[in-house]
Amino acid sequence: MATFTRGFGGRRRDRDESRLPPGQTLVQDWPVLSAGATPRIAPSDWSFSIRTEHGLTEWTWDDVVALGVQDVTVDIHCVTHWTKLDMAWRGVPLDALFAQVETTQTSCMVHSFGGYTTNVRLDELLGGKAWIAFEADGAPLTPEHGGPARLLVPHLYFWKSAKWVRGIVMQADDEPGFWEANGYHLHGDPWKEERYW
Ligand SMILES: Nc1nc2c(c(=O)[nH]1)N[C@H]1C(S)=C(S)[C@@H](COP(=O)(O)O)O[C@H]1N2
Ligand SMILES: [Mo]
Repeated sequence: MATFTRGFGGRRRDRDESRLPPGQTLVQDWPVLSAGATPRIAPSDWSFSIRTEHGLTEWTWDDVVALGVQDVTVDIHCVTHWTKLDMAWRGVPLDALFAQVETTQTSCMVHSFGGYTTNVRLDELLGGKAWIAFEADGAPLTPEHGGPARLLVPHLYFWKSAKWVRGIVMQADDEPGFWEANGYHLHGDPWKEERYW
């Protein structure tokens, strides 16, 4: 969290704007951006898996929740230029899942129900930087926003936060996912404006 020394004249709006990455605009609503149809999946039908060079590890909904739920308040930044501040999310950190698998592979291809993919380096998902999220702003995620569970990687552009997430395939090299193959940046840091490549 940044500290502000703007003096008594500083309005709340000024402080919010200093939390805006370059080229972004604040929104109060929460836009829906989906490349295809919205899958409808009950938590009882949902599972998550990580495939490594050693094989597949799979968790049911209850398995994931049992790993330890966290509440996090974060800002999200979409490459289409909107930013939403202070969203309250609930989810399980990826650290808890990766604690149960062994791999020397450093890149992840994240897969969603419906076929969406996005690539993220493993070090971008560990260290308290990413979650399997199932609630936002006090309510279960709606199907439109990725319910029952989506990836949440708030320090990267929001296209990396795969909705209806179903698993990760570990890879030796970073390869483009769906949007990355269509011109979006492989990494996607909003503070460096890594939008396209
Ligand atoms: N499975 C899947 N995940 C996805 C997308 C998608 O089309 N399919 N769109 C991405 C993009 S471009 C953005 S900006 C966010 C939008 O999430 P929201 O609709 O909850 O705002 O989801 C990301 N995750
Ligand atoms: Mo997006």
